[in-house]
Amino acid sequence: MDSTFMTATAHTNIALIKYWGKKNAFLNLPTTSSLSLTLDRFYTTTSVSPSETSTDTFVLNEQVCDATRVHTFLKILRTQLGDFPPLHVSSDNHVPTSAGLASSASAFAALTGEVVAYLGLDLPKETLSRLARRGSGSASRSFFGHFAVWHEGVDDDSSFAESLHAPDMPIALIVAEVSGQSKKVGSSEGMMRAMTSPNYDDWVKQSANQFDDMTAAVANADIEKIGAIAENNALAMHALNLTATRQPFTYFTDETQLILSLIKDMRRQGILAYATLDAGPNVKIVTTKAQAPEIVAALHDYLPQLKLDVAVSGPGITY
Ligand code: 2P0
Repeated sequence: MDSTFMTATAHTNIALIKYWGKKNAFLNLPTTSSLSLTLDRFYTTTSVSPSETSTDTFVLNEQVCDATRVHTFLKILRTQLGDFPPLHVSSDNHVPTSAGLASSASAFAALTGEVVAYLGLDLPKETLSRLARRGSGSASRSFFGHFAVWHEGVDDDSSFAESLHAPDMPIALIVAEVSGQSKKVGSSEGMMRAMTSPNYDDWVKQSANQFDDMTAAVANADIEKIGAIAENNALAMHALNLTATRQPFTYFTDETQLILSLIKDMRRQGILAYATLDAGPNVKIVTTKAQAPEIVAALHDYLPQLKLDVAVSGPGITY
Protein backbone atom coordinates (compact mmCIF):
# COMPACT_ATOMS: atom_id res chain seq x y z
CA MET A 1 0.00 0.00 0.00
CA ASP A 2 1.24 3.42 -0.85
CA SER A 3 0.04 5.98 1.65
CA THR A 4 1.88 8.75 -0.22
CA PHE A 5 -1.19 8.94 -2.50
CA MET A 6 -3.09 11.08 -0.06
CA THR A 7 -5.89 12.72 -2.05
CA ALA A 8 -7.73 12.22 -5.31
CA THR A 9 -9.76 14.98 -6.96
CA ALA A 10 -12.51 14.22 -9.49
CA HIS A 11 -14.78 16.74 -11.17
CA THR A 12 -18.45 16.29 -11.83
CA ASN A 13 -19.85 15.97 -15.33
CA ILE A 14 -23.01 16.90 -17.20
CA ALA A 15 -24.41 14.41 -19.69
CA LEU A 16 -25.15 15.91 -23.10
CA ILE A 17 -26.43 12.51 -24.21
CA LYS A 18 -28.10 11.07 -21.13
CA TYR A 19 -27.94 7.79 -19.26
CA TRP A 20 -31.53 7.06 -18.22
CA GLY A 21 -32.15 3.37 -17.71
CA LYS A 22 -30.33 0.18 -16.75
CA LYS A 23 -30.33 -3.10 -18.63
CA ASN A 24 -28.60 -4.73 -15.63
CA ALA A 25 -29.10 -3.02 -12.27
CA PHE A 26 -26.60 -5.24 -10.41
CA LEU A 27 -23.73 -4.42 -12.78
CA ASN A 28 -25.08 -0.93 -13.54
CA LEU A 29 -25.11 -1.54 -17.28
CA PRO A 30 -26.99 1.29 -19.03
CA THR A 31 -29.47 0.89 -21.88
CA THR A 32 -27.68 3.60 -23.90
CA SER A 33 -24.20 5.00 -24.35
CA SER A 34 -23.82 8.52 -22.94
CA LEU A 35 -21.56 11.50 -23.57
CA SER A 36 -20.61 14.23 -21.12
CA LEU A 37 -18.76 17.45 -20.44
CA THR A 38 -16.59 17.57 -17.32
CA LEU A 39 -16.99 20.82 -15.35
CA ASP A 40 -14.20 22.85 -13.77
CA ARG A 41 -16.09 24.35 -10.83
CA PHE A 42 -17.58 21.34 -9.09
CA TYR A 43 -15.49 18.50 -7.68
CA THR A 44 -14.92 16.04 -4.83
CA THR A 45 -11.65 15.42 -2.99
CA THR A 46 -11.20 12.09 -1.23
CA SER A 47 -8.43 10.61 0.86
CA VAL A 48 -8.17 7.21 2.51
CA SER A 49 -6.12 5.93 5.43
CA PRO A 50 -6.23 2.81 7.59
CA SER A 51 -9.42 2.63 9.66
CA GLU A 52 -8.97 2.93 13.41
CA THR A 53 -11.83 0.46 13.87
CA SER A 54 -12.57 -2.98 12.47
CA THR A 55 -14.93 -1.56 9.82
CA ASP A 56 -14.77 0.99 7.03
CA THR A 57 -15.58 4.51 8.24
CA PHE A 58 -16.70 7.48 6.20
CA VAL A 59 -16.57 11.21 6.85
CA LEU A 60 -18.22 13.59 4.38
CA ASN A 61 -17.56 17.33 4.70
CA GLU A 62 -16.13 16.62 8.17
CA GLN A 63 -19.28 14.82 9.37
CA VAL A 64 -19.37 11.11 10.15
CA CYS A 65 -21.92 9.40 7.89
CA ASP A 66 -23.39 5.98 7.63
CA ALA A 67 -23.38 6.02 3.86
CA THR A 68 -24.74 2.65 2.81
CA ARG A 69 -23.78 3.23 -0.81
CA VAL A 70 -20.13 3.83 0.13
CA HIS A 71 -20.00 0.70 2.30
CA THR A 72 -21.60 -1.41 -0.43
CA PHE A 73 -19.22 0.02 -2.99
CA LEU A 74 -16.12 -0.75 -0.89
CA LYS A 75 -17.34 -4.37 -0.70
CA ILE A 76 -17.59 -4.43 -4.50
CA LEU A 77 -14.05 -3.02 -4.78
CA ARG A 78 -12.80 -5.84 -2.51
CA THR A 79 -14.34 -8.44 -4.82
CA GLN A 80 -12.74 -6.74 -7.84
CA LEU A 81 -9.31 -5.74 -6.48
CA GLY A 82 -8.69 -8.38 -3.80
CA ASP A 83 -9.36 -7.98 -0.10
CA PHE A 84 -7.90 -4.98 1.75
CA PRO A 85 -8.07 -3.94 5.41
CA PRO A 86 -10.80 -1.57 6.69
CA LEU A 87 -10.37 1.99 5.44
CA HIS A 88 -11.16 5.41 6.75
CA VAL A 89 -12.56 7.48 3.86
CA SER A 90 -12.67 11.25 4.10
CA SER A 91 -14.44 13.21 1.34
CA ASP A 92 -15.15 16.86 0.70
CA ASN A 93 -17.78 17.71 -1.83
CA HIS A 94 -17.26 21.01 -3.62
CA VAL A 95 -20.56 20.39 -5.38
CA PRO A 96 -23.26 22.37 -3.60
CA THR A 97 -25.83 19.66 -2.86
CA SER A 98 -28.46 22.21 -3.78
CA ALA A 99 -26.96 22.95 -7.20
CA GLY A 100 -28.80 20.10 -8.85
CA LEU A 101 -25.53 18.59 -9.98
CA ALA A 102 -24.95 14.95 -9.25
CA SER A 103 -22.25 14.85 -6.58
CA SER A 104 -22.36 11.05 -6.88
CA ALA A 105 -20.43 11.30 -10.19
CA SER A 106 -17.41 13.11 -8.74
CA ALA A 107 -17.72 11.31 -5.39
CA PHE A 108 -17.54 7.74 -6.70
CA ALA A 109 -14.85 8.64 -9.25
CA ALA A 110 -12.64 10.23 -6.56
CA LEU A 111 -13.24 7.30 -4.18
CA THR A 112 -12.35 4.71 -6.83
CA GLY A 113 -9.22 6.55 -7.95
CA GLU A 114 -8.10 7.11 -4.38
CA VAL A 115 -8.57 3.51 -3.19
CA VAL A 116 -6.78 2.12 -6.25
CA ALA A 117 -3.87 4.56 -5.78
CA TYR A 118 -3.74 3.84 -2.04
CA LEU A 119 -3.44 0.12 -2.79
CA GLY A 120 -0.48 0.93 -5.04
CA LEU A 121 -2.24 -0.38 -8.15
CA ASP A 122 -1.63 1.26 -11.49
CA LEU A 123 -4.79 0.81 -13.53
CA PRO A 124 -5.82 2.61 -16.72
CA LYS A 125 -8.61 5.16 -16.41
CA GLU A 126 -10.89 2.95 -18.50
CA THR A 127 -10.57 0.25 -15.82
CA LEU A 128 -11.19 2.81 -13.07
CA SER A 129 -14.32 3.90 -14.94
CA ARG A 130 -15.63 0.30 -14.99
CA LEU A 131 -15.10 0.02 -11.24
CA ALA A 132 -16.70 3.41 -10.47
CA ARG A 133 -19.72 2.53 -12.63
CA ARG A 134 -20.73 0.02 -9.95
CA GLY A 135 -20.98 2.88 -7.43
CA SER A 136 -22.85 5.30 -9.68
CA GLY A 137 -23.23 5.13 -13.44
CA SER A 138 -22.40 8.76 -14.11
CA ALA A 139 -19.14 8.40 -12.10
CA SER A 140 -17.67 6.32 -14.93
CA ARG A 141 -17.39 9.53 -17.01
CA SER A 142 -15.66 11.68 -14.34
CA PHE A 143 -12.09 10.35 -14.82
CA PHE A 144 -11.65 12.26 -18.06
CA GLY A 145 -11.31 15.97 -18.72
CA HIS A 146 -13.32 17.92 -21.29
CA PHE A 147 -15.57 15.40 -23.13
CA ALA A 148 -16.07 11.73 -22.21
CA VAL A 149 -18.12 8.85 -23.58
CA TRP A 150 -19.44 5.90 -21.62
CA HIS A 151 -19.97 2.91 -23.91
CA GLU A 152 -23.03 1.01 -22.77
CA GLY A 153 -21.36 -2.37 -23.43
CA VAL A 154 -22.93 -5.77 -22.99
CA ASP A 155 -21.18 -6.95 -19.81
CA ASP A 156 -18.94 -5.78 -16.98
CA ASP A 157 -15.82 -5.65 -19.16
CA SER A 158 -17.29 -3.79 -22.11
CA SER A 159 -19.20 -1.06 -20.21
CA PHE A 160 -16.57 1.62 -19.58
CA ALA A 161 -15.86 5.28 -20.31
CA GLU A 162 -13.03 6.94 -22.20
CA SER A 163 -11.94 10.38 -23.32
CA LEU A 164 -13.48 11.69 -26.52
CA HIS A 165 -10.22 13.54 -27.37
CA ALA A 166 -12.20 16.58 -28.48
CA PRO A 167 -10.68 19.81 -29.75
CA ASP A 168 -10.55 22.78 -27.39
CA MET A 169 -13.62 24.95 -27.73
CA PRO A 170 -15.05 27.94 -25.86
CA ILE A 171 -18.04 26.03 -24.45
CA ALA A 172 -19.65 27.16 -21.19
CA LEU A 173 -22.42 25.72 -19.06
CA ILE A 174 -24.62 27.94 -16.90
CA VAL A 175 -26.23 26.21 -13.92
CA ALA A 176 -29.55 27.81 -12.97
CA GLU A 177 -30.48 26.61 -9.51
CA VAL A 178 -34.26 26.45 -9.46
CA SER A 179 -34.76 24.59 -6.26
CA GLY A 180 -32.65 23.73 -3.27
CA GLN A 181 -34.99 20.90 -2.31
CA SER A 182 -33.69 17.37 -2.43
CA LYS A 183 -34.84 15.21 -5.34
CA LYS A 184 -38.38 14.02 -5.06
CA VAL A 185 -37.63 10.91 -7.14
CA GLY A 186 -34.09 9.49 -6.95
CA SER A 187 -32.27 8.72 -10.22
CA SER A 188 -32.43 4.93 -9.96
CA GLU A 189 -36.16 5.02 -9.15
CA GLY A 190 -36.79 7.63 -11.87
CA MET A 191 -35.07 5.49 -14.47
CA MET A 192 -37.07 2.42 -13.50
CA ARG A 193 -40.31 4.35 -13.91
CA ALA A 194 -39.18 5.89 -17.24
CA MET A 195 -38.49 2.40 -18.61
CA THR A 196 -42.22 1.66 -18.30
CA SER A 197 -43.02 4.37 -20.88
CA PRO A 198 -44.39 2.98 -24.17
CA ASN A 199 -41.91 5.37 -25.84
CA TYR A 200 -38.85 3.92 -24.12
CA ASP A 201 -37.63 1.65 -26.95
CA ASP A 202 -37.92 4.50 -29.44
CA TRP A 203 -35.94 6.75 -27.09
CA VAL A 204 -33.14 4.16 -26.93
CA LYS A 205 -33.00 4.05 -30.75
CA GLN A 206 -33.11 7.84 -31.05
CA SER A 207 -30.39 8.16 -28.41
CA ALA A 208 -28.04 5.96 -30.46
CA ASN A 209 -28.49 8.27 -33.47
CA GLN A 210 -28.05 11.37 -31.32
CA PHE A 211 -24.89 9.88 -29.80
CA ASP A 212 -23.38 9.62 -33.30
CA ASP A 213 -24.52 13.13 -34.23
CA MET A 214 -23.17 14.52 -30.95
CA THR A 215 -19.80 12.80 -31.44
CA ALA A 216 -19.53 14.50 -34.84
CA ALA A 217 -20.62 17.89 -33.45
CA VAL A 218 -17.98 17.66 -30.69
CA ALA A 219 -15.26 16.69 -33.21
CA ASN A 220 -16.23 19.78 -35.23
CA ALA A 221 -16.35 22.00 -32.10
CA ASP A 222 -19.84 23.01 -33.26
CA ILE A 223 -21.26 24.39 -30.01
CA GLU A 224 -24.59 25.33 -31.61
CA LYS A 225 -25.14 21.76 -32.74
CA ILE A 226 -23.90 20.32 -29.42
CA GLY A 227 -26.50 22.46 -27.63
CA ALA A 228 -29.33 21.62 -30.03
CA ILE A 229 -28.78 17.86 -29.79
CA ALA A 230 -28.32 18.02 -26.01
CA GLU A 231 -31.60 19.90 -25.54
CA ASN A 232 -33.50 17.49 -27.71
CA ASN A 233 -32.01 14.48 -25.93
CA ALA A 234 -32.79 15.89 -22.47
CA LEU A 235 -36.38 16.87 -23.27
CA ALA A 236 -37.01 13.40 -24.73
CA MET A 237 -35.64 11.87 -21.53
CA HIS A 238 -37.97 13.97 -19.40
CA ALA A 239 -40.92 13.07 -21.66
CA LEU A 240 -40.34 9.43 -20.67
CA ASN A 241 -40.92 10.37 -17.03
CA LEU A 242 -44.25 11.99 -17.94
CA THR A 243 -45.38 9.04 -20.05
CA ALA A 244 -44.32 6.27 -17.64
CA THR A 245 -47.12 3.74 -17.19
CA ARG A 246 -46.00 3.13 -13.60
CA GLN A 247 -46.06 6.25 -11.41
CA PRO A 248 -45.53 8.95 -14.06
CA PHE A 249 -43.82 12.07 -12.72
CA THR A 250 -41.90 15.18 -13.67
CA TYR A 251 -38.87 16.95 -12.21
CA PHE A 252 -40.00 20.23 -13.81
CA THR A 253 -41.45 23.08 -11.78
CA ASP A 254 -43.16 26.25 -13.06
CA GLU A 255 -39.82 28.01 -12.77
CA THR A 256 -38.15 25.29 -14.87
CA GLN A 257 -40.77 25.87 -17.59
CA LEU A 258 -40.30 29.62 -17.41
CA ILE A 259 -36.53 29.32 -17.84
CA LEU A 260 -37.03 26.96 -20.79
CA SER A 261 -39.26 29.52 -22.49
CA LEU A 262 -36.79 32.35 -21.74
CA ILE A 263 -34.06 30.27 -23.38
CA LYS A 264 -36.25 29.88 -26.48
CA ASP A 265 -36.79 33.65 -26.55
CA MET A 266 -33.04 34.23 -26.33
CA ARG A 267 -32.51 31.91 -29.28
CA ARG A 268 -35.01 33.91 -31.31
CA GLN A 269 -32.83 36.94 -30.57
CA GLY A 270 -29.80 35.12 -31.97
CA ILE A 271 -28.20 34.08 -28.68
CA LEU A 272 -26.69 30.59 -28.54
CA ALA A 273 -28.47 29.00 -25.55
CA TYR A 274 -29.77 25.45 -25.16
CA ALA A 275 -31.08 23.67 -22.08
CA THR A 276 -30.28 20.34 -20.53
CA LEU A 277 -31.84 18.97 -17.34
CA ASP A 278 -31.00 16.04 -15.10
CA ALA A 279 -32.81 14.34 -12.23
CA GLY A 280 -34.14 17.59 -10.82
CA PRO A 281 -35.74 20.93 -11.71
CA ASN A 282 -32.51 22.89 -12.30
CA VAL A 283 -31.66 24.01 -15.80
CA LYS A 284 -28.15 23.83 -17.27
CA ILE A 285 -27.59 26.06 -20.28
CA VAL A 286 -25.12 25.16 -23.00
CA THR A 287 -23.58 28.29 -24.50
CA THR A 288 -20.24 29.91 -25.34
CA LYS A 289 -17.90 31.62 -22.87
CA ALA A 290 -18.48 34.89 -24.77
CA GLN A 291 -22.29 34.76 -24.54
CA ALA A 292 -22.59 33.42 -20.98
CA PRO A 293 -22.54 36.88 -19.27
CA GLU A 294 -25.40 38.13 -21.49
CA ILE A 295 -27.52 35.08 -20.64
CA VAL A 296 -26.78 35.39 -16.93
CA ALA A 297 -27.80 39.07 -17.05
CA ALA A 298 -31.04 38.32 -18.92
CA LEU A 299 -32.04 35.55 -16.50
CA HIS A 300 -31.16 37.75 -13.54
CA ASP A 301 -33.46 40.48 -14.88
CA TYR A 302 -36.45 38.11 -15.02
CA LEU A 303 -35.65 36.05 -11.94
CA PRO A 304 -33.50 38.07 -9.52
CA GLN A 305 -33.60 35.30 -6.89
CA LEU A 306 -32.28 32.63 -9.25
CA LYS A 307 -28.79 31.40 -8.32
CA LEU A 308 -26.56 31.18 -11.39
CA ASP A 309 -23.08 29.66 -11.81
CA VAL A 310 -21.01 29.60 -14.98
CA ALA A 311 -18.83 26.52 -15.47
CA VAL A 312 -16.35 25.69 -18.20
CA SER A 313 -14.65 22.50 -19.28
CA GLY A 314 -12.76 20.82 -16.43
CA PRO A 315 -9.87 18.37 -16.03
CA GLY A 316 -9.80 14.63 -15.44
CA ILE A 317 -8.94 12.96 -12.13
CA THR A 318 -5.80 14.23 -10.38
CA TYR A 319 -3.87 13.03 -7.32
C1 2P0 B 1 -26.66 11.22 -16.62
N1 2P0 B 1 -28.21 11.12 -14.71
O1 2P0 B 1 -26.35 10.67 -17.70
C2 2P0 B 1 -28.07 11.02 -16.12
C3 2P0 B 1 -29.03 12.02 -16.69
C4 2P0 B 1 -29.26 11.99 -14.32
C5 2P0 B 1 -29.97 12.34 -15.57
O2 2P0 B 1 -26.63 9.63 -14.32
O3 2P0 B 1 -28.35 4.85 -10.38
O4 2P0 B 1 -26.57 8.94 -9.97
O5 2P0 B 1 -26.25 5.81 -9.37
O6 2P0 B 1 -26.21 4.82 -11.66
O7 2P0 B 1 -25.40 8.09 -12.05
C6 2P0 B 1 -27.79 10.30 -12.46
O8 2P0 B 1 -27.79 9.00 -12.11
O9 2P0 B 1 -27.44 6.92 -11.19
C7 2P0 B 1 -27.51 10.33 -13.89
P1 2P0 B 1 -27.04 5.52 -10.62
P2 2P0 B 1 -26.64 8.26 -11.27
O10 2P0 B 1 -25.86 11.96 -15.99
